[in-house]
Amino acid sequence: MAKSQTELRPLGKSVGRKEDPRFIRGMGRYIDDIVLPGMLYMSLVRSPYAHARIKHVDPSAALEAPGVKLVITGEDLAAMDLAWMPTMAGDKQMVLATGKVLYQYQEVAAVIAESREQAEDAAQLVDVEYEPLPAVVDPIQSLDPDAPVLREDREKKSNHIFHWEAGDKEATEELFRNAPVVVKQNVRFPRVHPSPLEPCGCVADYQSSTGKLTWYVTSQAPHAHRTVLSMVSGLPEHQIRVISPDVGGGFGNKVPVYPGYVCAIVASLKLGRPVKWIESRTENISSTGFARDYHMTAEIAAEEDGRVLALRVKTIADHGAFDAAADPSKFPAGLFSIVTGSYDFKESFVEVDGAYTNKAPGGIAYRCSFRVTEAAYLIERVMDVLARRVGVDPAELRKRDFIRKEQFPYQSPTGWTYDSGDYEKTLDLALEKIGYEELRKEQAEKRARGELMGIGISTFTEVVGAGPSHTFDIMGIKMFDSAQIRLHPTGKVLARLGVRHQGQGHETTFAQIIAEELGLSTEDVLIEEGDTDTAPYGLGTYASRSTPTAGGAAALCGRRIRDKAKKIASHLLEAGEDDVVWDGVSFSAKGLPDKSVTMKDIAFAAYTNVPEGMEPGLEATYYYDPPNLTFPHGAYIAVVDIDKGTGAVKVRRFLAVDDCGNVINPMIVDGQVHGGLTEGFAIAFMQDIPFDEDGNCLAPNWMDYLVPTALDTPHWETDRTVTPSPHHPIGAKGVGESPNVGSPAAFVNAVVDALAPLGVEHIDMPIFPWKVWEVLREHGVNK
Ligand code: MCN
Ligand code: CUM
Repeated sequence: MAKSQTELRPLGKSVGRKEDPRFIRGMGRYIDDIVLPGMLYMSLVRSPYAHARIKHVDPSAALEAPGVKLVITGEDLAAMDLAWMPTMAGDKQMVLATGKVLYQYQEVAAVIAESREQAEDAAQLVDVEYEPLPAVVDPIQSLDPDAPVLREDREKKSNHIFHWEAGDKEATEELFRNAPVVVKQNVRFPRVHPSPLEPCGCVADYQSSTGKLTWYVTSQAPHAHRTVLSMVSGLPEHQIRVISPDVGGGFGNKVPVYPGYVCAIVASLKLGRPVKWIESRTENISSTGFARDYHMTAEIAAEEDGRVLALRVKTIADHGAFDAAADPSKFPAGLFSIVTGSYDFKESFVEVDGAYTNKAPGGIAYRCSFRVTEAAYLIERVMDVLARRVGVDPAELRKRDFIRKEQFPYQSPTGWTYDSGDYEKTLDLALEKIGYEELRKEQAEKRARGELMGIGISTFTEVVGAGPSHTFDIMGIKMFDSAQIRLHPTGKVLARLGVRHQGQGHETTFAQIIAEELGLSTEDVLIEEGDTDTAPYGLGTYASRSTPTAGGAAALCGRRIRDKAKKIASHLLEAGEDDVVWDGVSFSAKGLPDKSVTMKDIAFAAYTNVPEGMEPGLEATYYYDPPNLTFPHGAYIAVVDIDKGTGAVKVRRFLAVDDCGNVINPMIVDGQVHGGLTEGFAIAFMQDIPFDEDGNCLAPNWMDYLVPTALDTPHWETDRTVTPSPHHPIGAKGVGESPNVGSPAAFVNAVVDALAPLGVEHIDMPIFPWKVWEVLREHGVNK
């Protein structure tokens, strides 16, 4: 192919990110960059207590303060029937507290003033009298029948939210009864928070003259937010325009609807002026969508050689005060039942019980793929426990138990149909590339000298691309996604998608997909996302669903355009449609390759010279309802050295071999992997949000809740295998969350491997140096 033609086949190439020039130069347009004429500012009054009755709320002093236009209390919202709002999980949540507060930093009142400073100063003047109640912070204690009932609004008089299970209980029990080997491990995945650089915020702009509300918001799912807003407020959906401008990091934190959003909208409706609300860092960490907090127990039944038979998992999930986990409706524990992972278990039984506690709500965030993070961490950790028990090398054990490539499509015991994979190939590449045998030799030598070196493996399976509408919906709305492509007469393209990126590079990768389908250059294709007035309906970007859903829509929409283009080509080439061939860049008449027309020629003709009877123009919309999810996988290996004096763990090497099917843009996939590994590293070694017994949040800022700097972060090595998805239009699987899903287990397995000579079998995250130091002391290493 000539060079110019190579450029017109951009799929699979590391095309530079089109969005970077504006991001790198500080020219992104984020929510706080939006300034409208007459705009007011809102600040929220929050509860200092985790659990308390509200005796009274007196806004009078705040109303007297300079610049203050309005104070909204829970009682004001109750009068409008807005004191509570539905959550995506089918629960309800207080917008502003009435009666009692259920977590520290809960929203109690909103103060709106001419400036942000005035609003914040006046918020201090709202007089709230509380009567403190005992707090329940531990989800296991919360499920005790004697625990105080937190949610007095519910009929059910307990803190139990839901029981959910998957798999065959009887068949699993049977295999456990007769199994030669059973291992059991308690594993906690701590409460963490994605802590995006840009916190949440919005500008609500209600125009009474037109009755239209324009709501600028840091949203990963603008259409879903518009529909929810319409259902809650009663405003007609076409009179609401949701615009999600550049999003400064989402990571699942920008999927839920937060009380501050509703208050800003109510304030704009009441005052007829735009109202801006931007969270502080502390507000973001303490009150918005956290992640994980799963207390899990796993048991594996196996043969003596480590061949697995059955997996049994029991989990207590801490959801905080309201169940606002943004899972698909039918999945209260997300996709956690993928917990059998990459291994061919005959049977499995998985249970999850949700509990209310006096903490902020959430649970679905931080590159979690709807709880696959918890599942992958658990199974990868426990496979190592099994390996140690049966005395088999953890790489070898995994190979014995892998689902083999001939078994795909693979039916898992908890009901998933894995689309494709080649686990052994991926692990082999990783072992070879890291020099596994050499490393084990080095480790043996070091162990003989009393040094602590560890090697940790994680061979995870992901499940992304929610999803097929027969199973996946949020609040009843089916989870397909969409693309719309418009070719202008000069052959330039405007394409809009129903998803909304937050830094993942869609402006480049979706342009690549469409350019590839149309034989154009990526430069010719402009991607727009995030405006509900213009983009086709779609459920947004999270759970690594954009490529599996909207990516499929983009490719099929391009093919729809090409179908029409072919008809125009036949007219221009004066050849029968059956004699017109597409070579990826242009159409020509069969046997006459010199006579050809490009998509640019056809675009012009679509507006100037269509065949008689054909509708002019060249545009199409495609709603893609995927037949299945996609199942990316990976083999990650961490090598660590532990300093016996300080307990500090040094990650000497980390190799991630990912398989996300066909790759659209290798550089962008590497970037996604680097970012997710950095987050997985932070979770393994430095992040946790603890609470004291009164429910005080002990890490609501970046002094106590740590985010890794470039100095902390290890060097990442990456590689890839390619097992295309058989059902996706371009064979791609999602990848955005894989590194966070797969890496924590590799880090922890490496640390446990280093400490194994001391008899250590498990250590819960986060692995702070002091924790390791204490383990060393307990085992007599440090006195
Ligand atoms: N890609 C590709 N080839 C593939 C798969 C993906 O080139 N085979 C590209 C995609 O086209 C896209 C990117 O990689 O540009 C990620 O694609 P995908 O895996 O489909 O994930 P999404 O676009 O749906 O992104 C969501 C995912 C999630 S859920 C979280 S959380 C997360 C993540 O992306 N949040 C992020 N990565 C993030 N990256 C940034 N910079 N900021 C966030 O907030
Ligand atoms: Cu679960 S974090 Mo991402 O799905 O936005």
